[in-house]
Amino acid sequence: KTQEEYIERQTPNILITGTPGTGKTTLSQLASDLTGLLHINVGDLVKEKSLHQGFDQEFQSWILDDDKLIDELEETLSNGGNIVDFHSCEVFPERWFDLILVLRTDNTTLYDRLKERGYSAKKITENIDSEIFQVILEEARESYSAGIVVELQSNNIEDMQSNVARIEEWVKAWKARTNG
Ligand code: DAT
Repeated sequence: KTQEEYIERQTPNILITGTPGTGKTTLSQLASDLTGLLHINVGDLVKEKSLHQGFDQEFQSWILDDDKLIDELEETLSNGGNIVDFHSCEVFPERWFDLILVLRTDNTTLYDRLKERGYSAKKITENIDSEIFQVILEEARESYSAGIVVELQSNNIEDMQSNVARIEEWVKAWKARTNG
């Protein structure tokens, strides 16, 4: 792909990432409803289209097939206009995204959400540790240019509302800038 191909998209692509339970899917859906961008829940897609190499019993999660996932999404992402929702961000090509949002949640709040979801004690601990060590934020900063990576708090309804409003504003501004 040449550089022009991805600069030419007229609607941006946003990646919403973060530790499981930080609110990616909820925020993505709300933002999709408001902006008309397409919400792509990568976790669901991986299961539906078998973009994996089987189930890892130890980690209780699907083993992602990176190449299959990229092939599956390439055309849709090239066209622009997507909100991609996934708990990892280093698998995607850098050129796909105009904005990377990393959701953050306080430990106790995240614990309650994961417990509510029925996660095992082991899986809860892993995810809380990952959030404490800000693994996804570091991953985002290593994989994308610093200027497009934004950390957002996602602890309560007020955060959710301000995050949705912020995305809506950002999309409007991006379109105005890009399409004149
Ligand atoms: P993720 O997609 O990151 O795994 P989710 O969107 O499924 O997270 O949210 C997990 C649960 O937490 C769900 O019951 C909604 C709730 N939640 C998420 N973000 C929230 C927020 N900012 N305020 C209150 N509840 C929130």
